[in-house]
Amino acid sequence: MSKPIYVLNGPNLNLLGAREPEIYGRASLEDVRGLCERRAQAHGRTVVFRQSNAEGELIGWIQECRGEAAALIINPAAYGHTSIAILDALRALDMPIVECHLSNPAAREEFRRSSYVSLAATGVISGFGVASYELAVDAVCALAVDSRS
Ligand code: CA2
Repeated sequence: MSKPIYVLNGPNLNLLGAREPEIYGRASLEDVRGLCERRAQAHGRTVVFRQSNAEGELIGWIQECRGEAAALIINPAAYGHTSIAILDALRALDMPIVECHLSNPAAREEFRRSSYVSLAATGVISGFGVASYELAVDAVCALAVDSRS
């Protein structure tokens, strides 16, 4: 069995679909989970899909990727702009990492224009709404080269 792709989601993304639809759209995070699962399946892959509002829990899951994941997709939400601890955890991974955002933070407030996570990411996909996640799955599936026994 090939290793799964981990898809980790940061704080407040559990509210997706319930608030600010003009920025983040109307799909729920469960809808996004389904999109990722279907897209991964088309590549012969599986996903582990999780969300947390807690920085430490996200760091624990990033550490879990070592040995368990073929690649990581992370929407760090606001922690991307603030968390050196998440950056350090990502730097301990040796696998493709895609930073994924629903909106395009570069086109928003000044404080969203820097990302610690970008320093460790293989690439960044932003601004395509929930399609950002599907594109991220395509990207990591093109890059993930773990053994598929
Ligand atoms: O565009 C993205 O995906 C973001 O990561 C979303 C974060 C924001 O802090 C980043 O700058 C960009 C916010 C996630 C909060 O999501 C909500 C969804 C619905 C309602 C309220 C918050």
